[in-house]
Amino acid sequence: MTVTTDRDGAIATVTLRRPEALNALNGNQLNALLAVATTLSADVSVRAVILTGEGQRAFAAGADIKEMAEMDPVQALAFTRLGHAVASAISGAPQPWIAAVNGVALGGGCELALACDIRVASQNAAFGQPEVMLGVIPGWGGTQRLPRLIGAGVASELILTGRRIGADEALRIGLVSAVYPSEELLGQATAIARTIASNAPGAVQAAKRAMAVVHDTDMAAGLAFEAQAFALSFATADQKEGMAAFIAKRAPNFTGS
Ligand code: DAK
Repeated sequence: MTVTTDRDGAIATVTLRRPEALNALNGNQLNALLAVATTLSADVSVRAVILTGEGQRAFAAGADIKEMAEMDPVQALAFTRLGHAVASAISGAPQPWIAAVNGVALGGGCELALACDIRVASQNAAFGQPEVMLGVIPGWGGTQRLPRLIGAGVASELILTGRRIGADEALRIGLVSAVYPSEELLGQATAIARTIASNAPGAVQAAKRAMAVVHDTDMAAGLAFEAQAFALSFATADQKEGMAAFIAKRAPNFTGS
């Protein structure tokens, strides 16, 4: 199995398992990841997903260069569409995905992390979009998601030079939200996932959807979307429960209804 899923209550951990190639992503692995993401999206008992790579060296060292090397443009288009489908399955999933970047996240590996809602990294993590050094460009959303996340100037410098950065710089430019010692990374990612899972599921999902609209619309339409989603949350039992629990000074018991 090149992609595995472990469940711990409401949290699913998805692991890329091709350590002999530093978890480089080939067609088989992308199809497996797409199937996993689709299955998890349909499972209402999953409230947060962690994505990581097997071993200490790599989250994912990119698209599989050996598989790409001989592609013609038609095959390249299919490959890029498959990568887009995987990234969209993650970014469009109802539940938040957390990338626990445990080593290199280069090229397609970085783009996979960019598709997640939250990124945390180990101290030995490294990020980069080195595609121009291989004669191609980022093909799984990097030219679109990286500028949106960290700003056009810094994204341009990274994508046009192919420069690799370490975890501390990734933290400074907002590419990741926290850096931990390697041995603490999964525990810390799980703690974030548990916190998310303890919140009202419908509210978490609506907040994720509302934030995604930022990329597709202007301010006025985005605020209109937010207003509708906010109003709709008052139709849920979890809204009544959350506010009643606050007033009663007790912990809420969210049911997802
Ligand atoms: N693809 C295939 N195999 C890879 C790989 C990759 N991206 N990265 C590493 N490996 C393999 C190595 O070939 C080696 O395998 P063997 O030779 O032992 O069989 C094994 O993993 C261990 O790697 P190294 O021996 O190189 O390990 P080191 O510690 O010396 O170096 C490294 C680690 C991460 C610095 C180095 O492996 C490296 O530079 N890897 C390549 C990183 C990279 O350039 N990644 C970006 C790939 S390009 C598109 C679609 C998609 C994309 C673009 C366009 N369209 C269709 C338009 C995306 C492109 C990319 O992601």
